[in-house]
This record gives sequence, structure tokens and C-alpha cells, in this order.
Amino acid sequence: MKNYTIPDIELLASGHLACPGCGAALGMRLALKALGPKTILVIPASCWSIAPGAFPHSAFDVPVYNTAFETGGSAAAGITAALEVLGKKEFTVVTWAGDGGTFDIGLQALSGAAERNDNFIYICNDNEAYMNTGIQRSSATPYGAWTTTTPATTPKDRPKKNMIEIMADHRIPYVASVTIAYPEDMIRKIQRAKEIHGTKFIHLLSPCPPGWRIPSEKVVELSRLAVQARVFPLLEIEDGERYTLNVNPDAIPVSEYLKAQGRFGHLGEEEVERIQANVDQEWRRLLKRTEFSSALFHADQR
Ligand SMILES: Cc1ncc(C[n+]2csc(CCOP(=O)(O)OP(=O)(O)O)c2C)c(N)n1
Ligand code: SF4
Ligand SMILES: [Mg+2]
Repeated sequence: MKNYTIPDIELLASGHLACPGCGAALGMRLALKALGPKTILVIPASCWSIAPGAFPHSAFDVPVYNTAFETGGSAAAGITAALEVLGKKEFTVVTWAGDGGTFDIGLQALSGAAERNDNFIYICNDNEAYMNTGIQRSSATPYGAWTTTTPATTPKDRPKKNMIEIMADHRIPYVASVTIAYPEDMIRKIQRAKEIHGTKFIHLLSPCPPGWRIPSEKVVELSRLAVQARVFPLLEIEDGERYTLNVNPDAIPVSEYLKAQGRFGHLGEEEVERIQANVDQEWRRLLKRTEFSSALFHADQR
């Protein structure tokens, strides 16, 4: 029988205010299991400013610093510096920011912290739009997607920013992508990040039922489809150079992933083919980088 490695500890209570089926709620639960109680969360404006509940109540069993939208990187850097001055080595500082707070408005603060190699983990909770304010497009929104600012008549016409590569190019010690469909892979990567000194960037894809127009019970399935259709490869990058692919995808057609989501319901065959061609091209690029660093499929978690 397989030995599961998901810690029993629960640091997110069930009475939180995230929507039913929120992918990020399971993501947060798993992340805190990996991080443990000696964690200080830094949360810029996002759904997660709301989800834990209103003060003095909190669904978190760890301290939280709620901060301004653009300051996920700088606030964590400040807390890390303060802990160092106080000689408190047992805490892990973890920013949990949305894609808007990471790909867009928080990019400068994150880049500054990464360039200094400040010692904290940055988790980007990527639901591919500004969900908390009503599903506006961000630079993480994929090509072709509907949002309230990219309606079905004029859906998003630009590709998603490649945040993983942007962070890897800062030459920080550790960059990884995770989903809730591969919980053991996710736990292992966050625990690994915890052991490394410097800036660690974890990219979590978080399906959002209202924003993606999916039923609440489909978030794990969508997370798996994203990986298996090669839309969201699970990987690790060390020092910006050594690439490891963790799951060898079945390469299911991207149409399987798209048709499961209402936000892509307006796309015609030609658009779907264009998206497939882009996914194939990105996959070939990734394989080249991975082969170059000769770390292909070291830890297939399927
Ligand atoms: C400077 C600034 N501009 C706008 C806002 C309003 N605001 C709060 S949360 C949010 C959206 C956050 O989107 P994202 O980072 O993707 O997180 P999500 O809500 O999707 O979890 C916006 C625009 C703000 N708080 N501060
Ligand atoms: S809007 Fe989406 S990301 Fe925000 S709490 Fe609801 S399901 Fe989660
Ligand atoms: Mg978002």
C-alpha cells in the first residue's frame, strides 16, 4: 500500500468565507499543512483578504499580515528582515498573493525582493483574473478567455504572461508549479522551498467556479486537466537553470480542458486550434530547456 505524505495538521478551519468549491481554499489548506504552525502569512488585497473572515475571527491558525495590493514582495521582505534582527529563525514568511497582485501590480516589489534574494516563500495563487473585484482580466488571463472586461464578443487577445520564466530569470534558488490535483507533489515542493534559503516562488493554478464558469465540484478535475493537456506543466527550476518536469502528461487535446469551462464557451474551432498550437509550441520550448538541463520526469506523480 502506498504511504501518503500529506500531513494531518489543519491550520485552515472549515468555516472560511471562500465560495463553495474554491480551488484556492483546498490550495491554502494543503499549503499550510506543508508549512506548519511556525508560518507568518502575508496577504495582499485579493479573495484571501476576505476568505479567512472578519476580525476578530479568522479561519487561519497562523498569524497573518494583510497588506496593500502591490506590496506582497516588499512586506514579506520587511518581516523577514525584522525576524532576522530579532534572531527568530524558526518562522517561515510566506506571501500568498493573487495573479493580479503578482503578474501585474505586485511585480515590481516581487522582482526587487527576488533580486535581493530575500528569504521567504512567495506563493502566487493564480485563478487567472481579478476575482475578488468581479472577474476582470489580468495578465495571467489566458488567450481567448471571457472575463467581465474581455466579454465574449472581444475575449482576451493576448497570451498569458510567463511568470515562471520571469521568476526563473531572476536566478532565485527555487521556482515550482503546483496544483491541488497533485497534492503530494504540492506538499513536497512547499516543504522543499521551506528548507532553501533565499526567495522561492511557487505558482499555484487555482480553478475558480464563478470566474471560470465551472461547477463547484470540478476544481480538482480542472486542475488535473490543465496538467494533462500541457496547459500548466508541473515543474521545478533550481537557480534558474536546472529544470525538472514532475509529471509526464498524457497530452490530451486542449479542447477537453477548454470545453469544461464556460469562460471559453464562445470559442470556435479555429480559435481552439490556435490555442492548441500555442500549447504545443510552449511545450516544445519547455522540453528543450529541460533536456538541456537533463532533468526530465524525475518524479512522475501520476
Ligand atoms: C492599489 C489597489 N488597486 C485596486 C484595489 C482593488 N482590488 C482589491 S482585490 C483586487 C483584485 C485582486 O486580484 P488577484 O490579485 O488576482 O486576486 P483574487 O481576487 O483573484 O484572489 C483589486 C483590484 C486595491 N485593493 N488596491
Ligand atoms: S471568487 Fe473564485 S477565487 Fe475567489 S473565493 Fe470565490 S471561488 Fe475562490
Ligand atoms: Mg486572481
